[in-house]
Amino acid sequence: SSGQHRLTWDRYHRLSDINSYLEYLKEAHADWIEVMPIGKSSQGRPIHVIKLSRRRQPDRVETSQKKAILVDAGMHANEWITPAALTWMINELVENADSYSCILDRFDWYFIPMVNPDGYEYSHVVDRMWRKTRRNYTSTLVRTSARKLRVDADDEQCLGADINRNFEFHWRKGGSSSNVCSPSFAGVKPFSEPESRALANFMLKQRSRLAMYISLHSYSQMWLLPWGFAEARPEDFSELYSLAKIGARALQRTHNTSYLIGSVPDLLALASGTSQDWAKGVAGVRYSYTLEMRDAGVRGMILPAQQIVPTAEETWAGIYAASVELAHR
Ligand code: ING
Ligand code: ZN
Repeated sequence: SSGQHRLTWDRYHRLSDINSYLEYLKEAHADWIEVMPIGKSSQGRPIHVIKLSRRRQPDRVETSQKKAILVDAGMHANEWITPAALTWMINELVENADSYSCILDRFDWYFIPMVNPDGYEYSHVVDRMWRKTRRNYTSTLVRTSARKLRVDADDEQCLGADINRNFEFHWRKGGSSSNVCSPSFAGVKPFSEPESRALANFMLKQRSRLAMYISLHSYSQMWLLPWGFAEARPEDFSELYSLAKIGARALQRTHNTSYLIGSVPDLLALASGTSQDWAKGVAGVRYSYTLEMRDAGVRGMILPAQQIVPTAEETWAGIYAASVELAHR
């Protein structure tokens, strides 16, 4: 292809621009960047991961595998700031790689800028507030479960599932819905959605390598910790909290944006079947977080595009500070 891309950070872009940007990066930096499909959405769109892996010494083959960090975005279709900011962060890291040798030497970085491509496109074309996948529960494939769920075929809300309630860990224990018309519908069964399955399979393939997982959402300005499914805390909560504090402090300093730190039920409400809980509880990722990015509620989901860059800058400052600390733990 042409080695060109159309992505900018002064407006929100369609999926094709985001994908062509990943393609561009792979071609421009073939020696250390890879782009791989991790699965397909229910409508057949590929879900891509981009891997940044710098060799410490360019002429030598690395003998030991590095630890890895995974950041994803676009799980909820209407949270447009998350893929916009994540692609900015990828650009920042790639274009200034030499000044990030500390975290590039220590970790392989994986980014999934669009977990829910079907929903994202739908939110651009039809319904700006669409959140879920676009899996059609009235199709033949799931007609029996759909009938059980009493789907109203005429109600356009009654399809798709909330990817962040669909993971197989304390699935549907609380803070999720069994009503297919609800925006937080957990799916007909754990991993009923190809999007959550793709993300989970990818994490399992990395297994012990993943030192940190950050899932980007919006909005509320919070650095969220596990668990989501219960009030209980993981036994290493204080380590998770101290790392989050370092990240959130660096984030807040950047543009004077206030952030809260705490577990999901402490700051929001119970939520089960989330990727954050599954990553920690099943895939063994010790530092597993969810960031609720800008804003605090004034514009909510409809964050003005002029805030893409400052939101990305501050979030990156937080993730960077957390990763530097993690490199020394
Ligand atoms: N918020 C998250 C959601 O999935 C959350 C809140 C995060 C719940 C992590 C549980 C775990 O509902 C948004 N905005 O999506
Ligand atoms: Zn979300």
